[in-house]
Amino acid sequence: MPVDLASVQPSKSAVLVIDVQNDFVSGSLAVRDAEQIIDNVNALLTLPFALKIGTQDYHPDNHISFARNHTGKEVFEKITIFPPAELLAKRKHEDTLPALEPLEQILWPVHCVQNTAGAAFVDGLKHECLEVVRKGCDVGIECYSAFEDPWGLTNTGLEDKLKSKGITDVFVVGLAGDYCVKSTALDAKKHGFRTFVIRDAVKSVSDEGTEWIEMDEAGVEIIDTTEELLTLKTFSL
Ligand code: VGL
Ligand code: ZN
Repeated sequence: MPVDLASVQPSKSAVLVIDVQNDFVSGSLAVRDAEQIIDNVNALLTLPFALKIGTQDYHPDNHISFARNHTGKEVFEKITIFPPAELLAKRKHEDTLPALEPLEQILWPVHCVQNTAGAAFVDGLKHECLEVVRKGCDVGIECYSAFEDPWGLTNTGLEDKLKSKGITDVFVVGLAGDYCVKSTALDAKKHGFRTFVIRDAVKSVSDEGTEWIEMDEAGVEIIDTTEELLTLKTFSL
């Protein structure tokens, strides 16, 4: 389906810059060619979006997703994780809710540890205009999406922030395409936002490209180049 950009209104649109942090660009979990998206992301940030969000993966150093924290496990091995009891206990009417399923968790190298250089935005990113949203802060929960964890036990407040500003359309860019960008775009769509992902402002861990099919099938609209937005009349100041 052709993407209808002519009807996009900047005053109702937000850009979500996902995890453009040192560890994902040049650090322990560097995504290949990640530095190539920085100019495109900066160009997007010159456009008059009503809201510009920058997310940070922001883990405690004992985080469940780090292979180092599981004796005998290697990086990229998978384990099964269960919803943390202390968070379940905080759910209202927990006893009447359906049980939450265990999840498969890929084990990663230590990355984006709170208060370290690896977790900071990359130097070249024009991040001064960004409102920061942090995720993955809870020790027992992996959170690829900028909205909430897969069990819905922790929430970053992003949905409320967008809705309270009257945002209807979101443009998702950043790292990694097959993890946090994909999860954020799928959640944005699920929460009722018209959702765009810009291909040349995203890089993925894997080369397989299945994330683009998955997003397309969910109704996320894929824009090939940043240039298509930069040249749009509605976006010119
Ligand atoms: C991410 C792996 C682990 C991401 C975060 O930002 O895509 N990937 N944590
Ligand atoms: Zn992470």
